[in-house]
Amino acid sequence: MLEKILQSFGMNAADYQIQFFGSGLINHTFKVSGRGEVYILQQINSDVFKSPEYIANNLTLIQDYLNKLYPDYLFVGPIPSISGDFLVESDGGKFYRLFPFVKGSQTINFISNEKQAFEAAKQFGKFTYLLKDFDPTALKYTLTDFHNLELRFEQFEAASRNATSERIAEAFEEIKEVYKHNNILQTYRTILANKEVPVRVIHHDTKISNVLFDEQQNGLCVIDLDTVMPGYFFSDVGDMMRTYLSPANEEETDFSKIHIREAIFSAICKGYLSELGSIFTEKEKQYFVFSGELMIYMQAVRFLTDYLNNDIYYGSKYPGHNLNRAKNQFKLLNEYVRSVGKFKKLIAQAENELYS
Ligand code: GN1
Ligand code: MG
Repeated sequence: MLEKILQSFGMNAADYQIQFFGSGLINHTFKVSGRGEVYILQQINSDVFKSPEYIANNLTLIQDYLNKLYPDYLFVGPIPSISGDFLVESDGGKFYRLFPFVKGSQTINFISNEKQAFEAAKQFGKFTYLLKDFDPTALKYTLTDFHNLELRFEQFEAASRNATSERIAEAFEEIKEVYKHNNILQTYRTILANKEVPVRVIHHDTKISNVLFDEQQNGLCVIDLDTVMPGYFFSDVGDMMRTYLSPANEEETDFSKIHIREAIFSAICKGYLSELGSIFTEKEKQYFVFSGELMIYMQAVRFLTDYLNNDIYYGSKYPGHNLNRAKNQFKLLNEYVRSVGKFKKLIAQAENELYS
């Protein structure tokens, strides 16, 4: 079937090798190599992205804007098919896109030093900074209410009402954790109700494998732009906190391995603020540390909801997988909350270093 897709791009499948690539939970990604060329082919999960054409629309608008204003910025946009489409539909109603593989670029799956965290945060900050005068409302919501904690909480409550008694019993402690931390929901409501932070162009999936690096480990650009849409800084900053700070990731089941690397926290602050600091509002600065609490909590709630819903969204590789992911994220959240006082000092230090 992938053969037909490659044909739509004018490629003869017999000339290429196709391998699974990447570790995303939602879309399927393949590396296509042959004839001295390398491409990334991605199947969009249209159960999740209900209007995949919105992704193509958004990327075209952003690409045109960046090419005009910042021609030196490396924007990795999709390659058009022979009929000029950025999205190709297969018989089964599946949608595919093809990207060039940037020569000499690398992706990493784990942050092992401060430089990597700094460079990644800088690239996410730069992306939003370069688009600061682009009207975010021109973009479509590729996933409506994606990072809407209010809705995630409602989905969790609905799932708890409908879950089997076995799953409710298994998840008893984690359900308590959701309520224990619901001050996070209150703060989130305050921020949004008072329009305290501006709407910007936000990436919404800042995991480290979505950054391209060069051979010297300098950041080149951000990739995986499906969830680029109007949003708030806390989505990107918070998801970096969630995915960069701990040496063990969300799949770890030995929860004692989850802890906070303070030096990585400082590197995220410096990298992000080195790009966006000059246009950040006072409120954005005020809620910078809170972003981590918000996004870790949201992910914990989403994993737990999926467990209660019998794993219909994230899938599960073993019984209790999503419950373990939720436990993992609550452990991370509790570690994070314990470090908030320290984080406030570190961010003040980072600002001093940047602006002195
Ligand atoms: C999903 O598919 P992937 O791994 O890029 C999810 C993110 C979660 C992440 C958790 C569209 O991202 O929101 O943070 O899993 N994306 C969607 O691993 O739901
Ligand atoms: Mg993604």
